[in-house]
Amino acid sequence: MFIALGANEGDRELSLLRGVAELGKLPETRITALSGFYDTEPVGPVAQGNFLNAVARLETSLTPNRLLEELQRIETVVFRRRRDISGGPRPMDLDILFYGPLVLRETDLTIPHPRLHERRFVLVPLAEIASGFIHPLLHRSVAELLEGLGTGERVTPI
Ligand code: PH2
Ligand code: MG
Ligand code: MG
Repeated sequence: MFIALGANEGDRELSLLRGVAELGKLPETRITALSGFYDTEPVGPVAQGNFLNAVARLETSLTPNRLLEELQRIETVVFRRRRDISGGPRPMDLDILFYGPLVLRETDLTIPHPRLHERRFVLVPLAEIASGFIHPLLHRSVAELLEGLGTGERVTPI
């Protein structure tokens, strides 16, 4: 399965490295691939600083809901993230992108991530490690989704 990492507060590069280390410490979980780090223009209605984004591939036997709990614990306890401005600046954001071919629609968890196919800051790092992965609802590969996007926010490898 694939996790998106994003940070736009504090030392962003250190935060991403620390986020990766925390993912590696999860029980029943191994990191099997990691994209490069990308400096990305913020997307969405909130004016804020550039993000640093990356994508990791994990092998885990944690269920999606258990994994979500762990990701939220890392965001709030390890990175002391406050949950104030929705879509606003954050020291660490960890989002589940895909969980194999699983499709899940719950109030607090939607898999695949509902906006991943619109976001260059997700698709560019994802294409680096999973260009052939097929989106289970859109039935197109990550590379095809990225091609279909055309231009968008600036995404620059660091
Ligand atoms: N995350 C958001 C909103 N906007 N923009 C970029 N470039 N990268 C992000 O990770 C990001 C964003 C909310 O999660
Ligand atoms: Mg997010
Ligand atoms: Mg999130």
